[in-house]
Amino acid sequence: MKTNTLTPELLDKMDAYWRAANYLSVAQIYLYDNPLLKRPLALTDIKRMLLGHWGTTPGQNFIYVHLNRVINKYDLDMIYVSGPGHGGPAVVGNTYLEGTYSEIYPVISQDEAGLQKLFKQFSFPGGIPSHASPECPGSIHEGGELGYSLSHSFGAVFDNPDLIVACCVGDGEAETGPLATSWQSNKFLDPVTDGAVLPILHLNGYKIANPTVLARTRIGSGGGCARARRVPARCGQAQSGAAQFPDLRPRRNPLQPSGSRV
Ligand SMILES: Cc1ncc(C[n+]2csc(CCOP(=O)(O)OP(=O)(O)O)c2C)c(N)n1
Ligand SMILES: [Mg+2]
Repeated sequence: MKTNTLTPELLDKMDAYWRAANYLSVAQIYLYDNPLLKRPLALTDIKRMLLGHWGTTPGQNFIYVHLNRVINKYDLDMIYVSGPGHGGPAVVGNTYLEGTYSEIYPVISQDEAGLQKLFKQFSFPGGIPSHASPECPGSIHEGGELGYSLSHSFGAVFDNPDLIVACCVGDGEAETGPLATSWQSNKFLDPVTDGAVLPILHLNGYKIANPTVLARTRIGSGGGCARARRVPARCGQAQSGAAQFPDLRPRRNPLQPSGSRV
C-alpha cells in the first residue's frame, strides 16, 4: 500500500520552524542578554531568577507547526488554545515568528534588539507572565490557573460553525476538577450550528517536575488509563492504537545514602 507522506522539502521547513520556535522559547526562559549567542555565553547573560519551565514547550511548538501545515493546506478557520501551565514561551515565540508580536508591540522588533527585549521581558519584573496571557496577540485564554482550556475552547465554537479549536491539554492540567469535567462538554455541541473542538492531550509525563496520574497509570491496570484512551475517542478524535505511557517507576539509586557505612 502506498502512503502519501510529506515531501522532504516541506519536512525540512517544518523542522526548521520548530527548531526556531524552540530557540525562541528556551531563550525567553533563560536569556537576559546575548540573544543570538554571538559571544560565548557568560553567567551575566542568564536571568538571575528563573520562572517557568521547559516542560510543555517543545511539544506545543511541535503541535503548532503541524497545525499551521493543515491550516494552510485546507484553508481552515482554526485557533489554538494552550492549556498546560507554563506554555507561555511557545505561544509568544510562535506569534513572534509569524510577525504578529512585532506588529502589536513594535518595540519587540524583528531584529537583534527586538529579540533581546522579547527574551528579557518573559517572567521578568514589568514584563509578561510565564503562561499564555492576555498580552499575547490573539489570546482568548489565560493559562495561569490550570483547568479551563477545554471549556474555553467549547465556548469559542458554540454558535460558530466554521471554527475549529485545537486545544492542547496538559496531563497535569487534566488532573484539575474543571478540566476533568469539561471532557463532557461535547454533549452540548450541535454539529450543525456549532464548530468543532480538537482536544490534544499532551502526555509529556509530568506536571512541572512530578509524574502525572495519566502518565503513571499502566495500560490495562486501572480506570485512569482506560479513561485516557477513551476520552479522546469520545471527543471525535480517532485513536490509532493503544496509548504508550513512559516507564516512570523509580530507578534504583546507585549511590549509597549519605551517612551510611561502606
Ligand atoms: C489550578 C492550578 N493549580 C496549580 C497550579 C500550579 N501549576 C502551574 S504549572 C503546573 C503543572 C501543569 O502540568 P501540565 O499541564 O502537565 O504542564 P507541564 O508541567 O507538562 O508543562 C502546576 C501544577 C496552577 N497554575 N493552577
Ligand atoms: Mg505535563
